[in-house]
Order: sequence, then C-alpha cells, then structure tokens
Amino acid sequence: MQGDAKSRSETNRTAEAIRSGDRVALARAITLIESAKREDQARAQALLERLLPHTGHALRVGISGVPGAGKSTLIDQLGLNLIGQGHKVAVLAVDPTSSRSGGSILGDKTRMGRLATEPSAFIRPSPAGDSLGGVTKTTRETIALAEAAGYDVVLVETVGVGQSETAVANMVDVFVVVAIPGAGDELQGIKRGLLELADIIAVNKADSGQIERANRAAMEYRTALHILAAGHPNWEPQVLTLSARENKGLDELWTKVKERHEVLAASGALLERRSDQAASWMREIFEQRLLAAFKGGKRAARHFRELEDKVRSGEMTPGAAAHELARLAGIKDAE
Ligand SMILES: Nc1nc2c(ncn2[C@@H]2O[C@H](COP(=O)(O)OP(=O)(O)O)[C@@H](O)[C@H]2O)c(=O)[nH]1
Ligand SMILES: [Mg+2]
Repeated sequence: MQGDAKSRSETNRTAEAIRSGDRVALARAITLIESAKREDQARAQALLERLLPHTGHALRVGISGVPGAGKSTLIDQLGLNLIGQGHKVAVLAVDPTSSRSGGSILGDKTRMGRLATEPSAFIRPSPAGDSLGGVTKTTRETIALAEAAGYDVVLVETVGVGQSETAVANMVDVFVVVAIPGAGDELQGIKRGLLELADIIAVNKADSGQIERANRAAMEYRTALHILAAGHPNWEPQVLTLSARENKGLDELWTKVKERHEVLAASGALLERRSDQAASWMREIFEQRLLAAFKGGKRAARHFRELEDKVRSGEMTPGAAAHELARLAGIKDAE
C-alpha cells in the first residue's frame, strides 16, 4: 500500500512537471511510454490517465510524402513560422524505414536544425527499429503527452511508403501530403491510397527553375483528385504549391489546415473522428495484447506457425485456421 502511495505521488509530481512545461520530464515520460518493461508500462498508463483531462486541445496535423519530398524542411520552416505567431509546436517523426536506412533520423535532426533550438518547439523521432504497431501506439500516447505539456500544434511526419501513413492519418485531424513536381507528367509515385487520405496536397519545391513544373503538377493532382472524389461525397482535398526552402506559400498552407480543422469542428465531424480514433486505438492495443499473450506460449507459437504453413500451402482456408487458433487459445464461440 505504501508503495502505491509512493508511486501515486511520483505520478502526480511528473504530471505537474509536464504540465508546467518541463521538457526533461516530458522526454522522460515519452521514454517511459516507449519502454517494453511491464513496470514502466504500468507507470506510463497511470501517468497518461492522470494527464488525460489536459489532452485533446492541439491541432494535430499529419505530414506525409515520399522520401526527399521536403517534409522535414517544410516542418522546420512551418514550425518556425508558427512559433513566431505564438504557438508551441511539437514534432513527432514516424519513420518505419529509418531502422533500415540507418541515417534518416540523424538527417531529420539536421534538417530541422533551426526548429530544434527553439524553446517553444519539441522534436521527437520515433524509436528506431520499432514495429509499425509499436510506433503507432507510442505515437498516439506521445501526442497526448505533448498536448498535456501545452503544445497547441502537433505535427507528425511520416514517410508515404508502407502503412505508416494510414496509421498516422488515424491519429491526426488534418492530413497533408507533400508532393514534388515531376520530370514527366506522371504523378510523382504517389499511390492512390495515399492520395485518398489527403485533406491537402502541397506541391513543394515550387522555386528556382521549377515553378512551372510545380504548377503543372498541381493541375494534374487537381484532375486526379476530381476523379477520385467522385465516390466520396464529403471529400474535397485542396491542392497548392509552395517552397519550403524559400518560405513561400506556407501561410496559405496553414490557412487551409485551419480552415479544414474549423469545418470539421463546426460540423461535429472532428469530435466523431477523434472518438472513432480513440475506440480503434483501444481495439489495437487489445488485439496486440491478445496476440502477444497467445504467441507468448511456446506451444501456441508452434501451432501458430503450423497453421500458417497450412494456410500458405492451401491445405487450410485462412478462416478455418483462424477458428482453430481461437479454439486453441480457449476462445469459445459466442453461441
Ligand atoms: N528546391 C527546393 N528543395 C527543397 C525544398 N524543400 C526541401 N528541399 C530539398 O529536398 C531534399 C529533401 O528534403 P527533406 O526535407 O529531407 O525531405 P523529406 O525526406 O521529405 O523529409 C533536401 O535536399 C532539401 O534541401 C524546397 O522547397 N525547394
Ligand atoms: Mg524527413
């Protein structure tokens, strides 16, 4: 009991430190959240619960696009502009490719070099080598912590390859895709799936000799989106050109982000979106837990592999194998 009281008062102290803007306390709390240790997770959850009433007030923006599109350069400049207007800006980078390519987080740090030295900015790369699921979970919780610490703008950078963009789109209010002018007239390798997540498409690098090409790319995106939007009644993404390097068009971008946010808030869609996100967050954590608990057993892990092999070879259907796994896990049918 005494131990409980002690950890409660420690949680309260940490929560107060975070709320008062103590960056070291914030960074430590994020590390706690990223920790796989059971006792750390319990402390992290207690802290999050304590801070929950102070979360939810930031404008959360996802920024995605192919590597090299200029996301980090854009965030550095946009972040500086926003700080100049009195905002406090937190930047979280989700990059599942970084553990493989090795250097991109370091690259990001230097590319956000100006923002990194600002007292009103907080930059946190995702833990290297973590699985996408892990990144997703800790990123959501990190957003909540940053909000409790008083950051009123949270920018989440993610690479538009793989599944991280869908995961990030599921934890932000507004999703921006950064595109670049193409050499030819094909859309710059941006997958349809990524376009469909976009609220705003920003064609970057509209500077030096590339302004014409950027305008042309913007036209192409408008056409492509017009066709895609036919099946989505309330979806009308905006397209604009900008130059992150020359700080041109960034105010227009921010105006569009705010407009989008206001439209969502006014219609009640923002609240709905966030409550859906919270519910699917719970589901994800529960599913991960279940799976981890099940696979944790040696016998279960063997069954899992055996059944997976049978599914691969076509000996069993995926549905039948999944039911068999559920039976082995002791899960009874509802009826
Ligand atoms: N010409 C031009 N180059 C840019 C602009 N923004 C970024 N870059 C360059 O594009 C490269 C990739 O930028 P980076 O921000 O790291 O892209 P990220 O991988 O999307 O984060 C770097 O060499 C940047 O200097 C821009 O607005 N104009
Ligand atoms: Mg980057």
